[in-house]
Amino acid sequence: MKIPSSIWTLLIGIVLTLASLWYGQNHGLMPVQASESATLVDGLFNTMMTVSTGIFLIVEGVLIYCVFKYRRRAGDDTDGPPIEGNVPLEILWTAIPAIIVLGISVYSFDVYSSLNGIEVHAANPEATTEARSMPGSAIAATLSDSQGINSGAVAQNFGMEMPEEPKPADLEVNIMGLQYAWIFTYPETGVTTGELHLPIGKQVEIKMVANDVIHAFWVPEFRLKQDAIPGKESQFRFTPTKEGDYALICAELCGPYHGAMRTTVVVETPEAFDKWMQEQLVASKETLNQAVAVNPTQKSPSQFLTHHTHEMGIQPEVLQQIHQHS
Ligand SMILES: [Cu+2]
Repeated sequence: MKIPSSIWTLLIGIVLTLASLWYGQNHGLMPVQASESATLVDGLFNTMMTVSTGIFLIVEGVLIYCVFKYRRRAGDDTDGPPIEGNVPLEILWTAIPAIIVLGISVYSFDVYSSLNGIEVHAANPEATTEARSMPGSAIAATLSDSQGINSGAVAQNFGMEMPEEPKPADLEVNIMGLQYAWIFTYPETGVTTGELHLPIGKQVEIKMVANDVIHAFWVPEFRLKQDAIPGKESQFRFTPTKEGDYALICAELCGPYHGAMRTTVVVETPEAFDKWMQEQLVASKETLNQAVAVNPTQKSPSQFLTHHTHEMGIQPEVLQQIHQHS
């Protein structure tokens, strides 16, 4: 008995679809999801993985099948049949990828527009456009002073103030990227650290600049990557959802020690976060007291500063960089 080829095609199609769907969800390529946007990004990635698994299996399957089925038999020295063009086939293999690419681009734009807290600002489109068109430089801050924006807040936020934000984030953090470290400032308390601590489930708004060259803030577990640009403030929001220590990696080649430009993001319970913040406040006061007892004239600037910053996770090389820039 011979099974008709249409049945075979159907069966192979079902098996390929099931295998692709399974692998698209079980590839295990992504790190843990530690922010709200991680599920969105992974949904897109898994969809692309499903589609590409299907294509991979079809292409490789046909290839391997043909290698065996149409191999040269012993004693066969004839040419293959002369086949030239097949219009329906060419239309089909142009149309299918076009549909796939269009679908993925619409889907990925949808995901992109829900990331970085853009949907938060979308409630007030005027404010959004105004903020986007305004360069976040020190000059802009000076200009906006005359428009009655609180100058202290502007200075603290590295330059730019969002006009009439509909919904403030639960926590604000200012980030400075410089060769070769990340420096975090919590404007509410004035605490400055070399390690980023965040409370679980609270939306955080980041205002980020670079001191020298372009760096990029990247935390794979948050599925978040954003450039830090000199003279232009990057703003984004996210909500950490999973307790743990994650690596913050600079994802833009920024100089010879670029590979060492990484630190830890600690996501912890709000209670642990408040406790940590209090400790930082106490530590910063103690450091001030010690400073009175030190005679700075006997030390080089970086020696002097190392004493105050070693607990913040800031390396001596970084201090030298700041010193050169100041
Ligand atoms: Cu860098």
